Amino acid sequence: MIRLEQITLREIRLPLREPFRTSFGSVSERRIALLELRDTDGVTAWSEGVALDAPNYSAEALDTAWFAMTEWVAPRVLGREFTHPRDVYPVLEQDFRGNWMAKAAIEMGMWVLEATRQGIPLATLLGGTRSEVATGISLGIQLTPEALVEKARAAVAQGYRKVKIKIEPGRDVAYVRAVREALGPDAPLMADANNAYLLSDADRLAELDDLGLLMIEQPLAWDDIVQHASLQKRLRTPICLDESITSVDKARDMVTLDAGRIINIKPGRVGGFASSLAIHEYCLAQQVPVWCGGMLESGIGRACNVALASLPGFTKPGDLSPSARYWARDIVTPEWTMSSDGMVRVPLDRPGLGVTVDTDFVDTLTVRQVVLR
Ligand code: OSB
Ligand code: MG
Repeated sequence: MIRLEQITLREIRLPLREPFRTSFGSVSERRIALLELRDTDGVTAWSEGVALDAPNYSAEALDTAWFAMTEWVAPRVLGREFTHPRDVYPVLEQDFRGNWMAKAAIEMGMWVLEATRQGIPLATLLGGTRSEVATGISLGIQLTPEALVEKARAAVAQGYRKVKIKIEPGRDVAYVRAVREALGPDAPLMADANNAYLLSDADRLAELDDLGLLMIEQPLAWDDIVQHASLQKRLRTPICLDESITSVDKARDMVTLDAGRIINIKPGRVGGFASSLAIHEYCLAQQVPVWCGGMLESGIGRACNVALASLPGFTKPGDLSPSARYWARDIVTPEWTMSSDGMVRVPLDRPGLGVTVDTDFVDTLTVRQVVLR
């Protein structure tokens, strides 16, 4: 039985080592919502919201998620008895639409809390079966193909098992081709467009077919399924949906319409772990590969992603780079590291998140805080 007594919600600002540019804009400092949940037995757990500064990836942003958490999500969960964290999401879905990132931040915290209460790793509670997870890198848009090639070469040399190239109209085919030529025909490459194209760009996107990509991620609108189905008919490269998949129902729609053949699961985007598990289970049954995406999380959100990626259906490398790829200093110890063959270890020797939050450092980064009871 879990009963939440208090949630401390804070905003931290964590500067990225270098700006991360996508088709929707550039991030140089990550504003992150962190939560510390405390139950009526005094057990505590940290979690992280993934909403960005502005509603340019999805409709949510840090400030709208903050409002949703304080006004609607937290009041539904605080003081209520749950026998298992899987029972939290249905309560949040009851007559409360969207706001998946706000829901996820609290829902995922409840799973971390339960794992901590049971003294087991989060990965074990979720049903993980792997002790290490394969890692890819997501490379932001660069100003020239040469600059991108240099980053891609360095990533392969570090051991990354997949290189994802952010693209946008004007910085697509030539950039991807340059990397393909530099890294050779067998290098695992993919592209992520973050909604930057229209169906009328299908001929342009079809030029990528000759470059042997593992997949192309979310080329069309952030909430679209139907047009992706038209596009998939014109591409040999599998489409992977990211933004459009917010629930297992959307995953079903994708499969039904053949709008994509791979799913990037981000627990923060789909409302949390229960929804992620439902998508994972459905995709396993349908033989649709999934992998764990990232939202430039701190070490707390990364712990959640690594735990989820240890489940059996996560058969492709995730966007799970080590701490040092993003931050001069992460907010957890030990920091997340990657082996020279591109694997991140699942911390199965420690309960809960498997890392310790550096609370003194978090305090120095905190710009606002509210205690919900
Ligand atoms: O589309 O996958 C995306 C970062 C912010 C928002 C959206 C995306 C991304 C990434 C980075 O690709 C993945 C990472 O955290 O390394
Ligand atoms: Mg993406």
